[in-house]
Amino acid sequence: MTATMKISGMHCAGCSANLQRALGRQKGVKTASVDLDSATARVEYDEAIIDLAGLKKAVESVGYDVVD
Ligand SMILES: [Cu+2]
Repeated sequence: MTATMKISGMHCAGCSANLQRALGRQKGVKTASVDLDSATARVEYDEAIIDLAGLKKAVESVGYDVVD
């Protein structure tokens, strides 16, 4: 499963790297790629292990928000 989330709160490359790392270390996440310019996070994940709510929680845990 692949999800693209719109992220708010990122200001620099440090933010996007931080978020990418946080998403990448979630159980069930295969790949995470965060793009600062478009403010998006593209995540490939195993939906049997983690769902969108879990991904959102991971984003929030490092201080950013998912824009619905
Ligand atoms: Cu930053």
